[in-house]
Amino acid sequence: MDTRHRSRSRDVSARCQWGIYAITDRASSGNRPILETVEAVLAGGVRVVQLRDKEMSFEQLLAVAREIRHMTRQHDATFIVNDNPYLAREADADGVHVGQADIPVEVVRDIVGPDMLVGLSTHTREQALMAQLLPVDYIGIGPIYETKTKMSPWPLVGTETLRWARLTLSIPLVAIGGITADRISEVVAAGAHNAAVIRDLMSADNIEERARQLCRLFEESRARRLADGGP
Ligand code: TZP
Ligand code: MG
Repeated sequence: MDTRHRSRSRDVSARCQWGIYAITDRASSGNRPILETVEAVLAGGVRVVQLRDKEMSFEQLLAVAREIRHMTRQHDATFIVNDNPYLAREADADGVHVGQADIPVEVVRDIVGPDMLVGLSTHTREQALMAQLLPVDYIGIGPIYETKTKMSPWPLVGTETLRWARLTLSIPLVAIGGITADRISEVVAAGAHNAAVIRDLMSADNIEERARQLCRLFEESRARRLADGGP
């Protein structure tokens, strides 16, 4: 067990509560340049951006990642790299996010060191429970709803499992999969600390405006949850 990780978990938990969690996707954005979409979500008030691209080479991604690093610093936002801890380290990102079939998180932690955020995707209650014993700082949980963005071999998780996770686990949760403006209040009410959005953001005609709308809906939903006595 990595005790250094556990001893800093309270601070880290506070660092992992962003609200809307934007993920890049060139296909959903009609091939708009990644940097243009990132600038728009940041201008719209999003506090965390994940660079996710399965096509580009390491060198191409590194060039983009360095720009995003610069842009996120300007906006005081968090920058997470998908899949590749070496890219995250090289780009001086704040975090790296991996899936169940990617490099094991113990190895990821060794590569990125104790301070970088590590996120892990989970798709079942068992995986979410296991994640609490691993050197990770937050978990993705999904797909909550049906999504066309990613072919997932996992069944839908649904908001009931999200509710269970919030009541059972102490790790920050990023709900993902099919989340749109009209579902934000439901996932926040079910306990999501964060809502990851790809298509609803990236395919918007005006990405900045959609980001602003999603952030506002998230904050309103969170205030309602607090007023209703939720954590
Ligand atoms: N992991 C689980 S569902 C998903 C990923 C990357 C795709 C989510 O995309 P969208 O467009 O927000 O449904
Ligand atoms: Mg992955």
